Amino acid sequence: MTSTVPSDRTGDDLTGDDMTGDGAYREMAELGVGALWRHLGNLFTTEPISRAVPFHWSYRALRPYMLHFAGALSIEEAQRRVLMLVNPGLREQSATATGLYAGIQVILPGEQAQAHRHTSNAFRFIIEGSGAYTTVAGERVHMHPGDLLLTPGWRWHDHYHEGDGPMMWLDGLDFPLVNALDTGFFELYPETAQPASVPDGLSSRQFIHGRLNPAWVSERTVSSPIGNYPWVETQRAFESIADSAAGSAVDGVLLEYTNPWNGGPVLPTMSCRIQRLAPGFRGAARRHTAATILHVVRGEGTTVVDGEEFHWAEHDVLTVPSWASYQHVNSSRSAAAMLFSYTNEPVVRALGLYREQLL
Ligand code: 1HN
Repeated sequence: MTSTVPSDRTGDDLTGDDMTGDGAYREMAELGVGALWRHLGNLFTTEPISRAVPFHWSYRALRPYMLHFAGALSIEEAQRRVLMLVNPGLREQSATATGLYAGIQVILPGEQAQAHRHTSNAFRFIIEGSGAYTTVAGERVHMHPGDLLLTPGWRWHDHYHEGDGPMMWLDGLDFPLVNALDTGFFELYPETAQPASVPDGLSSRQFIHGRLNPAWVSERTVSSPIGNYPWVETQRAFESIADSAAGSAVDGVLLEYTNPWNGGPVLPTMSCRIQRLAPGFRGAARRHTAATILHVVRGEGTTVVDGEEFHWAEHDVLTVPSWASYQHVNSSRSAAAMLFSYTNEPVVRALGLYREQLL
C-alpha cells in the first residue's frame, strides 16, 4: 500500500521514505500534532522574551489628532472618542503592554458618551479640562486633572461633559488579558445615560483611604469601592512625606493607590501608582516580570529601557515590557517629576511568576 491515511499506519509504516523529509511533520500537523523537539527553544526561553517593545507616545504629537477627531467625529458615531496607544509588537491585540491597554479619550462640552459595561476593569487618569463626570453604577464621579477614577469590571458607566473646553484623559484597561482568557463580555445600556442613584462622589467621601471604612457596608469587593482618588489628596500625601521619605533607589517616592478593604491593588488585574522623582534624581536600574505603562503627570526626564533612551515630557506615555531593564532620570535641577503608572503585577504575583532583579 503506497498511500494511506496516517491513522491507518502501523508502527512499521513509520520507517517509510516519506517519513524522513518534512512529510511526517506536515501529516502530523493535519492531525493537530506538533513535535516538541522542534519548538522547545521558542517555548522555553532562558528568560522572558516579550513581543511588546519599549515605546514612547508624545502627548504633544497626539493632541492635534485628538482635537481633529473631536471636531470631525461625533460622540454618537464613535461611542468613545479614543486614540489607542498600540504597541508595535502587539498590534493584533490592540494592546499597549502585555495584558494592558492605554488610550487617550476626548469629550466635548455637552457630549454624552453612551452607557455600557464590560467585564474588563478600567480606570481613567485625568489629563486636562474640567467639568466632566463619569457615572459608575449610579454614582456621579467628577473629574479634575490628576484624579484617578475607577470603573471595575461589569459596572455600567457613561461620561458627560457639562463644563467648557475639551476634556481629555488616559484610559487604562485590562482587556488584552481578559480577551486572552476568552472572558470578555460587553453590553450596551438600554438608554444613553444611566440615572444617578446615590449622592455624587459618595464613595470617595465614605472611604478615607483605608483608615476609616464604612463598617455597615458588608460586601468586601476585590476591586476598590472608591470611585475617585482625587489629585488634591495625592498632592497632600506627597507634601506630607516627600522630603522626609527615603523612597526607593529605583523609583524615588512611589505610592500605590490601594483598595481600602485589603490594602491591595485598586483592581485585581492592575496596580496603579504615583511617584515623585526629585530634581536631579538618577534612579538605579532594575527589571521585573511585570509589564508597565507610565504617564507623565508633570516634569521632564529620561527613562533608559534596555539601553535605549526615551525622553519624556508632560502627559507623555511610555511602556516598559516584562524583563526589560529601566532606569528613570529627572534631568531638571529645580523641578520634581511626577509619574503615574500601572502594571499587571497583581496578576503576575497571584500566579507566582513575579521576579525582579536590580542591575
Ligand atoms: C471603554 O469602555 C472606555 O468607558 C474607554 O470610556 C476605552 C477601550 C476599550 C474598550 C472599552 C470608556 C475603552 C473602553
